[in-house]
Amino acid sequence: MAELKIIHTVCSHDCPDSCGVLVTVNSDGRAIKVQGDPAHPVTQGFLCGKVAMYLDRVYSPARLLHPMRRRDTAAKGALPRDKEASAFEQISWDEALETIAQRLAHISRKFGPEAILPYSYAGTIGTLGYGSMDRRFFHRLGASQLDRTICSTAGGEALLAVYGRKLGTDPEHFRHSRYIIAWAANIHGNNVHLWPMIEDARRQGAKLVVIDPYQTRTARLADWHIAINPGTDAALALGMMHILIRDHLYDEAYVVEQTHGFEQLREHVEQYTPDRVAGWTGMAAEDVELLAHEYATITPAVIRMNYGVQRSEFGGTAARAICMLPALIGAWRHLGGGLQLSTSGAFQFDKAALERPDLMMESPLKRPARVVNMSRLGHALTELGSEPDDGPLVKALFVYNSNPAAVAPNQNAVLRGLKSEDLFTVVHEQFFTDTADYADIVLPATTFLEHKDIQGAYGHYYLQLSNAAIEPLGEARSNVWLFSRLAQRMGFTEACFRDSTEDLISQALQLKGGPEEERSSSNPGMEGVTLKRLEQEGQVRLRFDEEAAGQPFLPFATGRLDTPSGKVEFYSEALEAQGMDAMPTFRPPAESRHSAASEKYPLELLARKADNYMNSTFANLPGHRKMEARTDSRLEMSAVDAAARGIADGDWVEVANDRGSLCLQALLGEAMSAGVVSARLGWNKFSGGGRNVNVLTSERLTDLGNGATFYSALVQERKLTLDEAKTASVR
Ligand SMILES: Nc1nc2c(c(=O)[nH]1)N[C@H]1C(S)=C(S)[C@@H](COP(=O)(O)OP(=O)(O)OC[C@H]3O[C@@H](n4cnc5c(=O)[nH]c(N)nc54)[C@H](O)[C@@H]3O)O[C@H]1N2
Ligand SMILES: Nc1nc2c(c(=O)[nH]1)N[C@H]1C(S)=C(S)[C@@H](COP(=O)(O)OP(=O)(O)OC[C@H]3O[C@@H](n4cnc5c(=O)[nH]c(N)nc54)[C@H](O)[C@@H]3O)O[C@H]1N2
Ligand code: SF4
Ligand SMILES: [Mo]
Repeated sequence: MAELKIIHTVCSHDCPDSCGVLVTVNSDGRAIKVQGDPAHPVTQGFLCGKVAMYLDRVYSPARLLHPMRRRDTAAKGALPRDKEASAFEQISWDEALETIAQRLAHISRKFGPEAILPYSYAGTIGTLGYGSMDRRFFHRLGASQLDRTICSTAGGEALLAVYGRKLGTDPEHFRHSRYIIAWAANIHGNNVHLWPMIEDARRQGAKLVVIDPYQTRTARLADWHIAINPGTDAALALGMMHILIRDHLYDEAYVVEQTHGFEQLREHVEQYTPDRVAGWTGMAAEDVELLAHEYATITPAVIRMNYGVQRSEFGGTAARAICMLPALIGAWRHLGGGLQLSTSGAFQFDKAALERPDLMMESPLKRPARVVNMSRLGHALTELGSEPDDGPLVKALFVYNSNPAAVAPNQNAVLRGLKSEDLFTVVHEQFFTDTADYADIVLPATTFLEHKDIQGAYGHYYLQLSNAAIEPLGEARSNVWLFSRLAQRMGFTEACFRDSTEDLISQALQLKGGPEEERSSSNPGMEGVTLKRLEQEGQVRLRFDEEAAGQPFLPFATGRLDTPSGKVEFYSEALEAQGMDAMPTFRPPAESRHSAASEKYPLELLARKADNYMNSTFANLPGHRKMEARTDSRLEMSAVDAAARGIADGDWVEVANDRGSLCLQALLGEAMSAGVVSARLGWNKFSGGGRNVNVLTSERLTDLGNGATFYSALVQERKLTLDEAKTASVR
């Protein structure tokens, strides 16, 4: 019997659950099994369907294993699957680093360092892999700074405006809830480890309400599914507040002690009568009344709001209004009450030490570099630099932890920009993604099984150490390795560029005092945590004063908050001073059924995520594609909308707006209400016409946080003729 080792790692995909993953490694150093860590109180020993098959990904024959350079003869652009070698040739790491260093130095001298744009998001949410050596490198270079807005900034800003900190109800406390609202939260698809807690609660009689225009699996399993019109959640939340105040269902003691601006709110919400709210949301007025009454009277009540709500044009306002509900009814005071959007604010790693923004002063700029919004990449690559105040055109794009050719909005503009032969593009990746197709240099990256990191979470309160379970495959290297080597190659002499992974972990945790093995963290909430403890336990619960005193941790129940008033802010002078609404006010998105644009484009499109992929990750793997087969490359629509256009299930349709068009096969079913259609995210290469749903989404930004508005897009559709369908079906 060969000797097997079991290594603790952490799933680093962009998911609230941040599971502890045990990897079994055989005596040849090969991983032979992954399983959820049974000792992790949220993972509870199981993994989602995507990561349960993770070894298919790690050992996929499609893994990128060597640095590659575009052949001189090959033009940039989408490549047929598995034909990448026709356009790329293998080179050594040495040659790759040298080429990149020379090109970046040249561009910096000729156009200024801001002509270089890093592009990264959450391919890994490991603390080091997400942002450490890479940030140091780009700060020292003087490259444009990237505003990472593509996912969560609108909701994040909303939470901060109301509560001052990104904290929420502990997922483990959902068991104690009696009324659970999943508000734009696809729990089965995106946050599956919350489900067992909800099941526990339901066994004790809890009611589950889902508010989502799409009938998710969670919605099908709920007691009540409210298929709200997209982008109208603020109206519903304001209408609920209207009823709660009108009927005196609010928690007077909590409101007086813990909140700011109640009198103004009382007056403000008078206009949101159930009838008006019904008109916007598509709900019956009685249902608005029922929801508000149940929410206030079935205690404890908790809201799992998720980021779906803030991907519409006024999503910041919507998230802000929803955030206020638990304060109005005093839900925070109850075990199993409150709201969860994110728990990330509890993990206070030493970000400044990891990212070193001070290094921008050492760059040729000697000042902070310009900021480019990642949600407007199309604009950045095709228009930025044409106005006098813009700064330079983007001449180099350095992509890692992201697949912008597939995930960024307004895809036609993005691809037009990427296609330019004047743009020098580097892509550090695990696979030959849609973005890699446009690269000049492609570099192989490690998976979380192959590198060490430390990780927090945005859906629970456990700090975890992720060990390297296996050696890197081929010549794959971690983000930390890449940017450390590249910095040295560029002649950056600062000692911080030679820090090892262990050094970075020590800095992230601010380990201090005593001999090596006794050094412990001085971060708030991590006091006393040593590396040894992390190594032994795998996951360590953050420290909360309440729990140390034998009480449950209930965020925002009592005490001073980190808002300007020190209280929950119904009224925000700070937002008002920035020219924004002091209190949330409902406005329909410019692209919605309530807007004039709906005359030309009458259907609201939800460009959703796939349940069996992770944004675009996994979308190239046969096993995952099989699980997603029913909905992949399909346009989901209601029977009503299909009949009006003579469309039957399985027909090829063209779905279009002013930004682009896409051919997909119709999928008729219960999932959609009339007027709303949906298609899911995947790789362009696997989609008809080499494009995905993001050809239809816009670069319009959210009201708070300058985020992306993937769920505010209008489209029209038509059935394709037989000939057109024949062309479209060839992939
Ligand atoms: N399987 C899987 N898991 C994932 C991901 C994935 O791609 N696949 N992605 C990960 C990432 S990056 C993130 S940020 C999280 C996000 O997880 P969630 O925050 O749950 O985000 P979404 O799936 O964008 O949206 C959730 C739900 O909101 C609904 N929705 C859309 N518009 C509206 C609206 O106007 N009002 C309401 N009430 N609902 C609306 C959508 O139909 C969707 O079912 O999930 C992570 N987990
Ligand atoms: N239409 C539509 N578009 C969307 C969304 C939507 O709901 N609808 N969701 C948006 C949201 S919420 C998000 S967060 C973004 C996500 O967009 P991205 O952050 O681009 O996410 P992924 O598509 O998962 O691509 C991540 C890539 O990073 C790579 N990677 C993983 N680990 C590492 C590593 O350690 N090093 C390096 N160098 N690479 C690594 C993976 O192989 C993968 O190709 O997409 C957004 N786009
Ligand atoms: S993707 Fe989410 S649910 Fe799946 S293993 Fe990773 S952290 Fe857990
Ligand atoms: Mo995201």
